[in-house]
Amino acid sequence: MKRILASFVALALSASAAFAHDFTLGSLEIDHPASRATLPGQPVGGGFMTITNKGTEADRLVSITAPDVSDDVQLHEMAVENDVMKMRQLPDGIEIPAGATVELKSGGLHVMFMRIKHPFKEGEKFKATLTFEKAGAIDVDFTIGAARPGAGQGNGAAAGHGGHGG
Ligand SMILES: [Cu+2]
Repeated sequence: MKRILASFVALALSASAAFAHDFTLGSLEIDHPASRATLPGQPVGGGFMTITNKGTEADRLVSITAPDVSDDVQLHEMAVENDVMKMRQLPDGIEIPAGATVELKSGGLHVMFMRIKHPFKEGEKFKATLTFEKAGAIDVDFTIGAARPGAGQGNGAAAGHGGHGG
């Protein structure tokens, strides 16, 4: 009976984790790390998530590693400069102010997996480790959603993403 109960609890826990897909590290809550399926020949993949800091001290996402998919994972920002959408690397990482929610999404702050080792396929997932300046490191899963709508049709944002993969 004990054993049946234990496996039922484990099942219930894993089901709710799969549904919510969020991760907690100290006072940080990391919600739904996700990427998108890549197009043939696309050398980079984007990473998106929402990070909420429920603490009273600012923290900072300083690095991400994901050796299964990339040996060079960068933190980027997209911003409009002189009417041109540009992407730049954030060598100091991304600040998560106390009490704030920071959204990493396409067209804004995002993760970029450079020179990916294999194409990202919709419905698959991969592991990554996020490192924060104060809270430390946490392992998360990135789920891979559908390819970016309109990608590969030469719009500025998509071209910018593909273009700097080197
Ligand atoms: Cu980027």
